[in-house]
Amino acid sequence: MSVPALRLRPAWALLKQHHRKMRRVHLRQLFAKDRDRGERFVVEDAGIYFDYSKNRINGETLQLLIQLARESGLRERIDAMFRGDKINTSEKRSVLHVALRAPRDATILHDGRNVVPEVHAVLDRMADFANRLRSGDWKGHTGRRIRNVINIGIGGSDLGPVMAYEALRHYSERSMTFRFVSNVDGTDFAEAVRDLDPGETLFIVSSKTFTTLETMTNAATARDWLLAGLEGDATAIAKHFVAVSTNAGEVAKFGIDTANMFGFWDWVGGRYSMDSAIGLSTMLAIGPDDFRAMLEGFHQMDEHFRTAPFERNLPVLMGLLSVWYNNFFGAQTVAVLPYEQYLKRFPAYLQQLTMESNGKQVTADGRAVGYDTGPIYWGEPGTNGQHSFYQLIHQGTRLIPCDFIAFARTANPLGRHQDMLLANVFAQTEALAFGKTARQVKAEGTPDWLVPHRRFEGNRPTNTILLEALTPAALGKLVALYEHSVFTQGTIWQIDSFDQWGVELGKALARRIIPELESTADPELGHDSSTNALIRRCRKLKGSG
Ligand code: G6Q
Repeated sequence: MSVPALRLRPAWALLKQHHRKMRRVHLRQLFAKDRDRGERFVVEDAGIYFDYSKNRINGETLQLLIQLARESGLRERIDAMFRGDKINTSEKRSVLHVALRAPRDATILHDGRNVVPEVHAVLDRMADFANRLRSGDWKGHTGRRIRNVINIGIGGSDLGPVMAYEALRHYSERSMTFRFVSNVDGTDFAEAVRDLDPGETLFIVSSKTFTTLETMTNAATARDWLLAGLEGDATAIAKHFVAVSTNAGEVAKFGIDTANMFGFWDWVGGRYSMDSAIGLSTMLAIGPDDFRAMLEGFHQMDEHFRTAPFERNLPVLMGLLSVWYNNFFGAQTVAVLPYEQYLKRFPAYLQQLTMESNGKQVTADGRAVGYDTGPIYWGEPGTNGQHSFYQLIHQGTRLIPCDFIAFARTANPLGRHQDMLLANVFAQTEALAFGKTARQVKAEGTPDWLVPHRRFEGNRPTNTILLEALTPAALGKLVALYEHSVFTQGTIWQIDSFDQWGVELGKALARRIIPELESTADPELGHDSSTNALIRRCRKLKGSG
């Protein structure tokens, strides 16, 4: 189906007009006019209670946004993704992360072949390995049990695994240590291994391509560290290194037995891969059963996204609200505020998912977009953020839509902590929406000169995403919710949310500069004058120039 350019769609013009009206309406008015608003602008499905009533919308806004989704061909595009069409057009690839969590008896075709059996074959091999390692059956080279697992990977091969490990720490095997090395900065590796015994350490080299500079540098350093600790016996590699990759040739070249390799496929994007074999560290930490429970959570959200009408579709609504603020109110960022300490790495994970996916300036067919695309996602867990940057959200000059994520129950019920935590979620969204008028501030006896400082304008939009508890399944649902919200936004903007050409230029330039920093003789530098001077100065500071 051919879809008209975004700004030519009838719903776009209608939304523009509608925004002129809505931008002057305060959430106080919307709630006063509609007493049931807090129960009507809510969707509950797949174990998620999604309250979007504290947004600057009314029924008409919603209708128009859904019309925009229809005119953008969202339904067709969802079907195309699940059908395995090559919707990642610039890389000519299918986008089938949904197959990673499909049940055993499902059928999802890629180039005419059902990929689900392959997915489950890898999951079964991972489970077998996890059981052997966790039970102590798999031993290190010197016959000792493996107690430490280090995942070496970067970007999509790191952020998901770290986030999931932190999120599900409560479910993890506490007698084992899990660490994650990503940065090419040697400090990352040095600090990760400084107190570890090589004889008890397993490295997972996670890299889709197995050519990524940072990961291969860290993997080589890990091999040196291991061999130095095990008297240089190269046969030790087989017991202390496993690989997760799509590139068997490079894995073998590195010296890892491909029997110890867990594969995935080019239809899994790096930032969509935490539920593939890239999640091996997660499975080792929480065990195969909980890993499968997480996949089931993902799958529930996939099914919801695929089948729920747009009016009741959580990722669709979330994505459309983001478009509403981004393209009509000119909001530049979205804050994600999990009130759950275990989700401390969730905002960092989402930064890649959202910004690498939707940070694009041309449409899928290569035309300049002419409107804003992906907003900046950022955040920190509550309540910590309240004591730092919330000031700007409450009283600054910018509009920052926020997602508040909360869980009714905690894994660590200590005294009154959980109720205090939750009280803060509800207090913040209430304060952001309704503020405090000058009249209210004055009535409290505040002197006139102080009133402007103490008044809160309110009208700051928020979503509240409430779940029962942070279980493996809940994590799967939450991640899939954001994945599909990103998809919804990318569809409206007509961009390719699944490529990442923007990371290439810096990589290529770094490869050129490395030898210029390393060479003993003064290199001939052909960069701009700033880069040349920085390289020279750096060589001097480290004593090589
Ligand atoms: C994610 C990106 C990127 C990628 C890393 C690591 O979508 O493609 O973050 O995951 O560059 O790549 P490898 O897994 O190939 O090492």
